[in-house]
Amino acid sequence: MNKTFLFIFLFIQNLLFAQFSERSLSSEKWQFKNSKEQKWLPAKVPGTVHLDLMNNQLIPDPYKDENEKKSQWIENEDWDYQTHFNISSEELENQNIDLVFEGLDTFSEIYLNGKLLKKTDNMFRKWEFLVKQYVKMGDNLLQIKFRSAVNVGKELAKKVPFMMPESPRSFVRKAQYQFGWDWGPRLVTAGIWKDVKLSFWNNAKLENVKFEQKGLTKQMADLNFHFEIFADNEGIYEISIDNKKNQLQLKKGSNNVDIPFTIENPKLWQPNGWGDPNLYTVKVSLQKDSKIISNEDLRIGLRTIEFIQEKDGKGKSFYFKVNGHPLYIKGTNWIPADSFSPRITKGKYQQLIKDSKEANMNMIRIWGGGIYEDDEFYRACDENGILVWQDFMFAGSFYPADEDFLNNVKEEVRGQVNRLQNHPSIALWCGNNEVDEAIVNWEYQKQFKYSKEDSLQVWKDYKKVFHEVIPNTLKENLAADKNIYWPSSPSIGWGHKESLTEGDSHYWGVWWGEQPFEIYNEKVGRFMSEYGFQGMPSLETTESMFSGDPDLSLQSPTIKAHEKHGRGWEIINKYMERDYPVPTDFVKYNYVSQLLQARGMQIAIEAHRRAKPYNMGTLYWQLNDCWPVVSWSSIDYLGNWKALHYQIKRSFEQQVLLTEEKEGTLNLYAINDNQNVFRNLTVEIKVVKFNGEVIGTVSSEEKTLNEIVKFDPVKIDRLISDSSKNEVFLKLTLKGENAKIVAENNFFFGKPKDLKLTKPNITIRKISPTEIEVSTDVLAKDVYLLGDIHFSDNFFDLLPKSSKRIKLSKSLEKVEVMSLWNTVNP
Ligand code: BMA
Repeated sequence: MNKTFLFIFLFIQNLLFAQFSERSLSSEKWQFKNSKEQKWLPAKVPGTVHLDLMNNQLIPDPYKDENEKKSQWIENEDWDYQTHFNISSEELENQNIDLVFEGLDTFSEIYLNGKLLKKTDNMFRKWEFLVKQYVKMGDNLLQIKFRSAVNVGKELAKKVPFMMPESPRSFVRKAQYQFGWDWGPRLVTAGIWKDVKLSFWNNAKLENVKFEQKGLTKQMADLNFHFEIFADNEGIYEISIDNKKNQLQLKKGSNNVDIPFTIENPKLWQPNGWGDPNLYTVKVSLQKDSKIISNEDLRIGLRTIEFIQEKDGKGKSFYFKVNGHPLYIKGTNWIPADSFSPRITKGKYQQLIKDSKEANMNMIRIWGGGIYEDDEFYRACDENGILVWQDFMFAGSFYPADEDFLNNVKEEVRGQVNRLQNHPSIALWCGNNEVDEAIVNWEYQKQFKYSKEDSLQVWKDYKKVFHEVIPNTLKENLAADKNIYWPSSPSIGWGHKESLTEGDSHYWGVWWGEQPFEIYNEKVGRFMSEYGFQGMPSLETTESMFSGDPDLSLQSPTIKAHEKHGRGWEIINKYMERDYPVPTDFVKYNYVSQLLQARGMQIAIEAHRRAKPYNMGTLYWQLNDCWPVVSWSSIDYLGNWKALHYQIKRSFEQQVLLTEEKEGTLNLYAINDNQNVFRNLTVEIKVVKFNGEVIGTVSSEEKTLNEIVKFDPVKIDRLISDSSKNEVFLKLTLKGENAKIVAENNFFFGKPKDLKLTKPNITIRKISPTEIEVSTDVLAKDVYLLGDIHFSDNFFDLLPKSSKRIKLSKSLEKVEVMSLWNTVNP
């Protein structure tokens, strides 16, 4: 071998052995079985036992028919998983081999070649072990034995001398929605729900990298990178940040290293609506003898977020300043996108976040009864300018606070915060969903006959977890500029008047309290983090509830089983009777239920936005579903936009013109969520009959709009007599300089059921295979285009003698159409 070859050979060999490498074990052949049985069956990793049973045709799909009931036995069983994997001699030459489980659901014992490595007890933690001493060249056997989480939970519950609500769910650190929710089936699953891998490393490895933004000006972003490094061998190493090298001495064991780094003329990360969510890729690596031994690519965004709570005349403010300016928050609540979360694809995450961006949102709250989401979720939020309100995974119950539980929570929080904190999208960390509210307002103590001591204990435990352990763990692990913590959402329950003057609030007087939608106009808090109303899913999703021919009727047991709220149907019906004609035909009922939901949310959102800046945020309940179901979602399980999502897009526009009818007058508000100013604004009001005849026009005075402006109230009897109120609508146009249209709106005096609609002649013309033009002669209220595809707009009002172009996601042979008129006419 000549010298050059020898050099190249040594160089490659060095690269091979010195470099850090990873190998996923998920793609190995996995098997599973009920621990009572002998026969192993093929399994998929990442996955869950329910999916494996389904793939082996041992249970029917629990999402279909009434099959959920048929899979309840699974939660009481123990399940074993195993795989064989090979280790090569080259792999064995590495100094260290780690076995890494990104997620195990939940109580398991891990055996490698027969040796017990660890017992696990938390679905939300990553489990990592040095296994070089236990692996051997050639074949290795990895086994994971899962115990029934329900049975383990029952044992844990015995530690507490009183009954906990929905026991044993809160004793197990496992996605709480698996135990059933008012929009989700009970599917308490088990399994290897995230990737399993081997990682090979030498000398040292980067365990964690985070950065603090110490200063941000137009000229400079001043950052400090913090590295946690584990070194097997002490010595001289190098850390590079984007090719800038720094030499350092590492001691054996754990090392903490800080390195300053600057970015000149930084381009900011902006939330959706304010500009581009600019991201920088920063490459960091650890080197030994000029060879990379561990590295990571960070995608970071430069922005500032301040969480402002200041006393004012009415209570206390609650808002976010982003990049120095108050940001009005518009968004929604997120639940896991599947009851079997391992099968949520990257594409599904991307699509749901894209749909949120398209509907003009700038924040999503990850609700605490689900899971800390997949990296892809946060990546999509970073890229689309969607801020994240991150709940920790505790919801609607009491939680224990014994030492084991607290240590477990501490490790969970540490792990999740270190995984997620570099995402620019994360705005706030919140302790829990409705745990404070459950303790204070839901009267479980009475129901379970607590003694005074028991009640005190519950509150003490609550304080321990959410006011001590979690915030302390955040302080230890979060970069200082990212430490924004809020203990519980909501901070005060909706029965208390303070819930409207401070903190965030969940307003459930509509739906749970059965108050009319109009109450939303009065119940406006500083930051509305939940409120909602149910609507049925699309027809496509409804049909998917059936394994055979769909029986589309409200009496169908299958359809009934896909409504998880005890009084759901009753409540929908009650509200429908108030505002809409109640159709008997299923398709029409489905359509009206969606209109009803959209109407309720429109009323709520408009009330919130009109109250700006008293109110600085509105997050409706809820964006998505985890299976095909009648629920509060705006997008159903198959990804179809319900009428609500189209309405959200309209209601969340950056500039809107909103109305408020009060004691014979009409108030008009213009709202702007950007930082520019609109001058010389006027509102033109046209009184239009349903056949298109304009019977009056008035114009407002001129105003300047910064964030919100109210025009002089308009006396309604100046516009129209009482008797013809249900035959006309107001066409409202907000015009700026050079008559430029800034926003538009239509106002109807009556409820939809009272409108004296006449039959519209709706015609559809094909422009291209994926574009149509919809036209009408007289007003077509709530035009509904039917088809299992996505329409760029739907459930919209088509004004008399007008037309609208609509894009289709796929070409359709024929587009069927109906409007509100059809609900009272055959
Ligand atoms: C909210 C949520 C969920 C629930 C929803 C609708 O308060 O936190 O617990 O699904 O109400 O009832």
